Amino acid sequence: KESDLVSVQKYVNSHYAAPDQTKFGIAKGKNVIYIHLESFQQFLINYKLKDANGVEHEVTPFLNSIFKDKSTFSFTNIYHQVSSGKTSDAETLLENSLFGLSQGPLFTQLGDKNTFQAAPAILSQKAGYTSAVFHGNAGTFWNRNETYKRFGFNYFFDSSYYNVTSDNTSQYGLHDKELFKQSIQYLEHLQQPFYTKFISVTNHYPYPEFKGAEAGFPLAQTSDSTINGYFATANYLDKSIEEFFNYLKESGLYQNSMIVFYGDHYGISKTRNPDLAELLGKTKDTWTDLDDANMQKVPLMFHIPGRTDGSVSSVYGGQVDVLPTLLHLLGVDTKNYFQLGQDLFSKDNEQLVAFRNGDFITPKYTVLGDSIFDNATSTLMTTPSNEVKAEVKALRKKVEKQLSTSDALNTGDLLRYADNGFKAVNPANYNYKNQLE
Ligand code: GP9
Ligand code: MN
Repeated sequence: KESDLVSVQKYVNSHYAAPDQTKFGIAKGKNVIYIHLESFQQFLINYKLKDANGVEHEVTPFLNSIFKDKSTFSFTNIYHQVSSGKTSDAETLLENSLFGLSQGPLFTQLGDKNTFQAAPAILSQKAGYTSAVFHGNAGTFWNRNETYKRFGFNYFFDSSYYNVTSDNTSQYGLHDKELFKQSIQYLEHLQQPFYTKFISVTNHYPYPEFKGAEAGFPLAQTSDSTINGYFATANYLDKSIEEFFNYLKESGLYQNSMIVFYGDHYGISKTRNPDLAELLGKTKDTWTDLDDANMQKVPLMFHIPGRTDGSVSSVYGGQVDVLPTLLHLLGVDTKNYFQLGQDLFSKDNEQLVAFRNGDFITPKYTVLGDSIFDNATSTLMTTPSNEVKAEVKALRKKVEKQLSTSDALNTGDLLRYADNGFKAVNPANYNYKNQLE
């Protein structure tokens, strides 16, 4: 009911993290180009895979160059926070700074019903942005074609807009190189400034082996074929992005854009991690739940051509924190919105990362169920002091508050009552058929 929004409002006000003035608006007016790195984990950055002869191969040389570039603000301790909605949960988090649901995907359950105050609509209303998603799978997948309307995406280019053949696709749609190449014709028609997202698919389980021209990157040598193929498809994604960057530079779009990279969730599941251990300098037998938690780190990089003050930050955060961070870079304050994350550049950032199941991570602790791990020593605290217990209890309360606030907003569809100056999105104004004709 309407009054439920009052306690949400209270939480949001108290949790708001004010922007760092040295970052606020540094990308103002620039196009935003999100590059969704499918199933891409942070450990791939700077990783070198040994082939059968012991020769090392850099898996993602292009993304590695972006990671350390002087125009890039990179992060090393950002965790995905998705649940069973996987890719779509990551999208929920990034577009709204709200969590997905604890049971089932928000996109399919509420995406065609709820009222949202999502990034595309905010940027349209506050800064005149045009928005679009490019994705080489059917628009119905994850109910995107309905959900995007309510997020306020002006355009959605799904597989029906691409030349899709059996040679240029895998299970989840168009290969990444083709996605970027065939999207240019549509991108060129977009009014600037634009807010866009390219959702890649090729680096998706089961990481099939390439045949033909794309074959060649070595497979890993474990007993698990899923793990073995992961590096080659990640390498392919890396190459596809490099080609897209070449286009951005040639066309001149590059200088007017901020390119944002994020990993949506793990690519190697927890049950497979022990087999991955030896590739990470660890052993199967000593692999722990803490190691599993560390593997949930995903890339987050804001590449802003023209800046020379880029950095690699070890701040702890999650996908819920991306939208306030992004909006502040674009010079849009977030104080009046119902966003549950905190700007990662803010001095007020709490560095408390909630997983959807209530587990959480801070710079000091990793808390999984009742287990408390000490991050500094990577050990389980078998007899935590009362002080530590109290500290963890207080943190747990904050995590529960953030998650329950998200659930209250989503399951109660509370944003329909919001009176914060945001103009409600009318899904009937959006139609993703015959766009740009
Ligand atoms: C499908 C793609 C994959 O369109 O986004 O979704 P996932 O299986 O990773 O949730
Ligand atoms: Mn995914």
